[in-house]
Amino acid sequence: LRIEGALRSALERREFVLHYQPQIDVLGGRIFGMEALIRWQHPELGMVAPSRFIGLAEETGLILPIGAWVLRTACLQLLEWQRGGRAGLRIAVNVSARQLAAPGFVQTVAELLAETGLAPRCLELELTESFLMQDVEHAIGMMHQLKQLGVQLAIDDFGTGYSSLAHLKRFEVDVLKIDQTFVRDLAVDPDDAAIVATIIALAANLKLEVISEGVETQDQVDFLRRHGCRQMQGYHFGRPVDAAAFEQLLLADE
Ligand code: G
Ligand code: G
Ligand code: MN
Ligand code: NA
Repeated sequence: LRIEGALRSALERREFVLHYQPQIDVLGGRIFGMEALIRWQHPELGMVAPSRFIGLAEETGLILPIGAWVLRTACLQLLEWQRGGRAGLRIAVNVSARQLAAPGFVQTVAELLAETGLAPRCLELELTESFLMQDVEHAIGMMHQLKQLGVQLAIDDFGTGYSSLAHLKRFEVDVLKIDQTFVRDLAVDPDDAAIVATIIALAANLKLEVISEGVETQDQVDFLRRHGCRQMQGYHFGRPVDAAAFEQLLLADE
């Protein structure tokens, strides 16, 4: 309960911040979007990573107001950058299972789009395989409603859960995000290399976009390109940074 109070007052005191990590299209070499990642700027503890509080936020239900804040902040920030001359930029936002399961989620997104005027296709919601698989019929219904709004849907950490290929066919997703654990050991683990190549081919065959996460080396870039993945995210291109620093990345990317 102490942590619940702490999270609640963090919201009230505006201690949460979003960092942004660039997503690159390696064919053109340009930033096409970014993933929004929450941090807690704690007055005493400093920058607290989401792994230390998202689980608790989910358990306490505080992920609902926190998630709503994340979505709103991400959309408003993206609009600012779009108006600064990068109209095509897209933002990816992580959405937890608990948020998606809450009754008003689709309505919240619809209202946010209406209120901000953000082009729906510029908002990408990252769903987890565990959410998709915990109640497949519900997930399919949710995805359908979200697709009606025009937003993009991605499966985050793809390959780590157990979404079956039969279900994938029924999911209205646009993007597969290859989990960074497979990308990390590409060069040394033939099994990981095979898994990554297979996911890229699967995405191509299903006409889905595919993006690799956790790209840290030029060897990984080369492998991914050779296998047909052009969208990448990872420390090789840029760490998650605050809005001001991300703006500098955009300027350098002109
Ligand atoms: O940024 P970092 O690498 O520390 O992120 C760790 C984890 O926290 C990732 O799994 C990421 O998906 C999750 N995460 C980051 N920001 C958000 C957010 O705004 N909402 C939710 N639900 N999860 C997030
Ligand atoms: O689960 P999700 O994919 O949303 O989380 C992304 C997480 O991966 C964030 O915590 C982010 O900081 C981290 N991340 C992003 N790029 C890299 C990378 O190149 N290497 C490593 N080790 N982590 C990364
Ligand atoms: Mn993510
Ligand atoms: Na991920």
